[in-house]
Amino acid sequence: MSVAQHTLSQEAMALENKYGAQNYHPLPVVLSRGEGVFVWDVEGKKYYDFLSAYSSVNQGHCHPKIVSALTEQAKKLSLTSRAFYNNMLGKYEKFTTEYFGYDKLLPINTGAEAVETAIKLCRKWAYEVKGIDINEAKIIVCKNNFHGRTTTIISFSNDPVARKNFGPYTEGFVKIEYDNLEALEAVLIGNKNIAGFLVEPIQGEAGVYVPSEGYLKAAKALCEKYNVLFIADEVQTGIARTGRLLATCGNCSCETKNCEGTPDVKPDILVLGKALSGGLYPVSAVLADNEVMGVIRPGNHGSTFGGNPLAAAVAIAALEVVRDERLAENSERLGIIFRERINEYIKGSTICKLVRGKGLLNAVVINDSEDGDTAWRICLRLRDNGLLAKPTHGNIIRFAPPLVMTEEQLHECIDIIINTLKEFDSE
Ligand code: IF1
Repeated sequence: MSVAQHTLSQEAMALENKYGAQNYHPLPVVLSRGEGVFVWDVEGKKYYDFLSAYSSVNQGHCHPKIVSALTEQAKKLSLTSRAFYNNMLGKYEKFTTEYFGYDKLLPINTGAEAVETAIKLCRKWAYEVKGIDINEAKIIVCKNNFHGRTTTIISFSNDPVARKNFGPYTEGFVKIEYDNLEALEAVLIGNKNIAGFLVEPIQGEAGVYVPSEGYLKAAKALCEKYNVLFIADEVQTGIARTGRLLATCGNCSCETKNCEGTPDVKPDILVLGKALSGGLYPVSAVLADNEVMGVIRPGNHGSTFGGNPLAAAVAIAALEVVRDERLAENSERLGIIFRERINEYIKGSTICKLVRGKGLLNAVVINDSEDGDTAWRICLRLRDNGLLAKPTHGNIIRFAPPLVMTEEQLHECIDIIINTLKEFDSE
């Protein structure tokens, strides 16, 4: 690396450090280009991206079809606000509700906003349809959840870094153990004011915790029994990431039927974000059937950018890519290979204890305490070896590449990962 080149990334990092709020601790690499499964830094070094912008770039970086939808629409009309109709929103809503099998969609921008939307929708349904006394509605959430960073959402987080000194906190949430049906039923039995159960089908930020087989289906059945809305936050797990169109799809063959048939679990409220735009633009959505979405009336909710024509055009293209390139199928197939090979390696490893995940949402647990720095140092070494990933909770490394990866590329990546981990085995 020449001195002049070295300066490019140093300069970029220094600018962020000096002028930006320090709300992140990025891996020291400065990216300036992306294409498919690859990103390049300002010095021109090429990397496999194993974060995919936190599972937003499922379709690969700068997918030409989505870029084209974005640029074409940008030349025509970008934003009207919802004060007027636009010619793209209805088209997008029809396409997306048919795609996921719901009556209606509420368009918004970020994942956290979509979760907030789901909470408001659930509460209003609770008062107006279920008949819960005013201001008494409660939503059940899970321990170690991650649903975003707004004031209300961090109110029901149990991550001290995310919530400390941001109080007073929003009321109306009951926290239970994840993947524990008894805990869920215990709250449902004892409380007539429960409006909904908000859950990640796989807990992402917590470290890619896959619940027991049948958990989601049984949880949904309990919700039905007690007339409580099952709210699936598929912001991270959705859009083919876990080997199905949705993680709640279970074993339905959505690749051919797009979940028109019999999804394993059909959430009453489905929350989507991230890859809904393929990472080109913040697009999120809440989907529900008429009985639930019908409680929302003009003035109840909205956002300046929500439902803008640029977002609509981008999201249609992004979902078409997922379907046409059979990304759920690819994700499932490559995920199996990934875990098989890593498991094989783990048998003889001292540094790596466990791999878990579904589809191409996986994590390995590093043999170190949560406040240790081994996982961070492994990620630095992975970077040097041409692959970008980031630790979560100190000793867990998440591996979530774009879903357009080929099998050959995946094998090359697994070689990089195993060889890098081996360097630490012998440390
Ligand atoms: C950050 C993790 C991923 C999410 C689920 C809602 C949102 C997210 C299930 C909010 C966002 C992000 C945001 C990012 C870190 C991140 C993350 F590390 F926390 F687990 F994806 F890997 N529901 N997840 O995972 O969506 O408002 O961000 O669009 O630093 O906050 P958003």
